[in-house]
Amino acid sequence: MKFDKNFLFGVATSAAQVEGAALEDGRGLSIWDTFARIPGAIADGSLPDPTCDMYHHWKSDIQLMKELNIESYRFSFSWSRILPDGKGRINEKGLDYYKRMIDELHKQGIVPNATIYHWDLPYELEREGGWLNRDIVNWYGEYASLLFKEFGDSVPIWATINEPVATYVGYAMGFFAPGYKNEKYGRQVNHHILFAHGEGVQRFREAGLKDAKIGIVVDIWNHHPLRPDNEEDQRLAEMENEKTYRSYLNPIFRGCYSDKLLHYMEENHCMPQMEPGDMEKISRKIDFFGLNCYNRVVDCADPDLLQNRKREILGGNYLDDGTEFYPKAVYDAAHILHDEYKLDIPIYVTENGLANCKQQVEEDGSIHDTERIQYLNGFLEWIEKAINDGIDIRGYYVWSLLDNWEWCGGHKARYGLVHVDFDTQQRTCKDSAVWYKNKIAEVKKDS
Ligand code: IFM
Repeated sequence: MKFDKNFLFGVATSAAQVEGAALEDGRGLSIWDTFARIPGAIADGSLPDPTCDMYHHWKSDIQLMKELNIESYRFSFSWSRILPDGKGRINEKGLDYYKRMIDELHKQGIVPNATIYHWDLPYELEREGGWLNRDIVNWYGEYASLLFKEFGDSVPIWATINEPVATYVGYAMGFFAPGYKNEKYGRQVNHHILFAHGEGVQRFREAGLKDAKIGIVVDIWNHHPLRPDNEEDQRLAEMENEKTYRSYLNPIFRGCYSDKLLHYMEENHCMPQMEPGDMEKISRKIDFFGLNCYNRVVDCADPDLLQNRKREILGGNYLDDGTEFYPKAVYDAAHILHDEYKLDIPIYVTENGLANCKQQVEEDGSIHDTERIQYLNGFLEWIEKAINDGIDIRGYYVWSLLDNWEWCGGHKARYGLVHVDFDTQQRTCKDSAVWYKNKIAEVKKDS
């Protein structure tokens, strides 16, 4: 079986990573604008402004998508561009920006796929405790309702949250905004962001949209034991899975945290405060699942072995940057959702991409990112296999359209199909952009 004719091929970005214009037209600051100013927080000391300045280049960037045969564009709204204080006062100019962009997407026949929250919490809300404050569920709900009222059915695909784990990282591990290192905070914000997701789903249903669907985007980095027969490695990998993606999938699809995670949180004094009824809201039925997938993770209880013999033991393929090339990760993730969680809703692969491969602009203007092509093609082959197994996957989005601002990686990690010169804002298609364009044309011709 081939990709269905309705299968959507897209590209993904997020507001904080591409828009720039952080202080323009009434926008309020986000936690990433302030976090990026902390010395040492960002690998190259860059700020999320101007990055690719899409706030001013949106029209030509959409034109570029059209030229590349892109069928759907996944973007996120900047909460603080729309509500500069995170709540209350509405910034009409912010709403206008997204209206113009969505209209243009429709004009070009590109399907909008919008994420309500992709990590850029308004700074004013962080000053009130941010994701630690249970009131955030209502702040988020009001913001989501405003978006549904303003944009409604003009956006057929809505996601409540992108990768809730990023909020955990920001409060428990310190290298994402707002920069706390506290496991108890991390577990609490995890609970609140899941609860906000449930609130978003409820608000969406109340908005009564006819032609739109709502889901959530979670990244699955499945952990494998380095030595499959070693019990310690197995236990480690299993526990890591419980603490990461399963800590979202279990509440969303089963309405509970797993016993293993509850035990861990109890033992480590980081049990979040929850209230009766939270899980009912978190597990409200969604219309689709957004799967972000980049790789697997391999765990070993013996750190020396992991450090020195991982490659040899795995015997797999490796990319130039030293990470493993394991495109089957997406097939495994689709099977986890289908076999274990018994998903009866469609899956969209909402992100997949590669940062650190050849980026050099040659004298003739070409950029031969052969490794990116190999990587993307490998994942698409495994997606096709999962579809052949009967798993309902409806779309695939490359992360990312443009080289952009990779959070604490700054501008060092370039994920784009299209190279961006951050000084001149010049866009140059890499070989992978041309490959993707041709791939889409070829698939659509045959379907
Ligand atoms: O850039 C990020 C994106 O914001 C969320 N998913 C992973 C990408 C690459 O790290």
